[in-house]
Amino acid sequence: MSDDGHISLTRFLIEEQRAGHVNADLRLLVEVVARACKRIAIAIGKGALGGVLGEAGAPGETRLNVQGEAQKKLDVLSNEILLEANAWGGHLAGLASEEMELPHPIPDVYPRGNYLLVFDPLDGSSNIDVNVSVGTIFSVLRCPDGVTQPQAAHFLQPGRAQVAAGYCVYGPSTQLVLSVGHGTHAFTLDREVGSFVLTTRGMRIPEETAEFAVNLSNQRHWEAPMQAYVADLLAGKDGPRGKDFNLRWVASMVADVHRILTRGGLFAYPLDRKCAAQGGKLRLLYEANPMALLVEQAGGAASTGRAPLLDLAPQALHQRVPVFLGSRIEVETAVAYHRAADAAAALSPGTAAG
Ligand code: AHM
Ligand code: MG
Repeated sequence: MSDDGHISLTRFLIEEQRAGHVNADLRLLVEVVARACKRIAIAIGKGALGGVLGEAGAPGETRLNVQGEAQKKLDVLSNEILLEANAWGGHLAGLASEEMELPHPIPDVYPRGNYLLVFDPLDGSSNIDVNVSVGTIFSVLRCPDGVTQPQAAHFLQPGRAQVAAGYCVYGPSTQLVLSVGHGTHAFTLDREVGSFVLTTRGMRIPEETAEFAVNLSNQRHWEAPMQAYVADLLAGKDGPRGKDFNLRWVASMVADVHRILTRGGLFAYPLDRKCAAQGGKLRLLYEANPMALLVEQAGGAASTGRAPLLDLAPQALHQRVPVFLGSRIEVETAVAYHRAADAAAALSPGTAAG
């Protein structure tokens, strides 16, 4: 505790180091990411007064990122803040961002460390201009031994290999949620002091829930088992589930997952016909894996609908996947619908699951 009874992120990390959960480099890495998130929070907090809203690029021009999505000014700014903050500390071998096609090398003038940092600099950016919560998501991997110039292939590690993951949600308050593999913990930014303060040690997701988060407007594009699963949720007390479910969808994954870590729920961005060719909507390395680690560390579950997310072997830096995560029993229920449909389709090959 500090004199005012608060445990700062710095103190928390020093205690994690003493407990053998992080080394000095990983501690520095998390501190640097947290500092960058504070700068992003300040830029977001200025809103229209900071001149940071709207599309990137010249007026009338739409700038697309590697994903083919229109970039916002804050997407670009947040990416630059994270790159700049992490270039010189000597803790990283390389970085990869949702906003950049290829991994970003550490400039030759700086020493290189043993970690790889992967991030979505501004998740939910369609919500920026309407003053709804957005966030930064990050994941930390070990750089393979002997590699000093990491290439895309070196980042393709399963989610279980993450040594840390977290997000910062820029909402009514700014919160950093972090796991270094020993629970999931939440810190709230004290804006006056400028430091993150531990506000929830050991977040726990209730196993059962009556709340789900999904973009229901995609319903007609989903696979058959997802349609059946959500139809049963919507049937409420009158259906096979025998209870009413509530629907919440912010359209910022960070905000939806933060609600689920706080009070439970199921988050799903399933396969649909619109995103089937890419494998899903959300990115495995930048979004699904870090959130899956945080959720599992809080007692929840995370799946593609068919297999545990954290076990997937990534094939590409910007790979996309279907995502189901949150309260354990609800995730298992959604998975059961998919497995049953797959088993039925295997017995009568003419019947497709989609
Ligand atoms: P982004 O990283 O480009 O902002 O996209 C990811 C976001 C997630 O935060 C959110 O869950 C999802 O896309 C919302 O999708 P939709 O617009 O289909 O509701
Ligand atoms: Mg995102």
